[in-house]
Amino acid sequence: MITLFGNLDSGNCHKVQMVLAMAGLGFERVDVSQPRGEPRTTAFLAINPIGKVPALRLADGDVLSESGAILFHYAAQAGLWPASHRAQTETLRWMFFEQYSHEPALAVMRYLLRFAGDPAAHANDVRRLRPRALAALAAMQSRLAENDWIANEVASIADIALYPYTRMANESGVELAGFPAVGRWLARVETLPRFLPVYADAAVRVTEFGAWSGSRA
Ligand SMILES: N[C@@H](CCC(=O)N[C@@H](CS)C(=O)NCC(=O)O)C(=O)O
Repeated sequence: MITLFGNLDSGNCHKVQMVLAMAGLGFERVDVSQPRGEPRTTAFLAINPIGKVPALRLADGDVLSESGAILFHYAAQAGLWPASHRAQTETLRWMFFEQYSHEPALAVMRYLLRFAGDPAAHANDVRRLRPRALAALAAMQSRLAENDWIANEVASIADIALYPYTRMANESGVELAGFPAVGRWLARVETLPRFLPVYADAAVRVTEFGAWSGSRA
């Protein structure tokens, strides 16, 4: 069976849960906690030397990581990979946008406000990131005012990649009221077959990372 190493607070892990659910694949989850520093432990680095969740271990022991690469791995099976070369290029365009312009602003602001402890200590960093987050949402607003889906005429893994940190923008201190087409797009993503809400768990079984690595020591 597939094993997802990740947690429910991470939007990057949500993307992987969503594509696995949409591909109709069952998986178990090993809960790797960031507050406990588990992604940087020797035991986790042996799974993913990049030291970040999500990581996915396949039944044959092969390991995938980086949410965008994992989305690509299951895209066709989930019906989320377009046929034409041009549409594939457009899908990658918005996935690279997500990783360079969107996630580094919205996800980092959310982390600093919700998980880093003492949000006041990070107020300057949050203020510095805010224009980048608003610019990313403005780019999405402009695109989605003309198109139902972010990359193509039909849904693709680019929509799945952009969904969680946009849906959780309020936790990053950003309101979506000024981006109405983005709000309509979020509602559209939520109508996709086998859609999985943020914070939901599609895993058939969950094990704490400490217990999982202890049982292998
Ligand atoms: N580009 C990576 C980013 C992954 C990432 O930033 N993961 C965070 C959780 S959302 C993490 O594992 N952080 C652990 C740490 O920084 O110690 C992806 O898309 O998978």
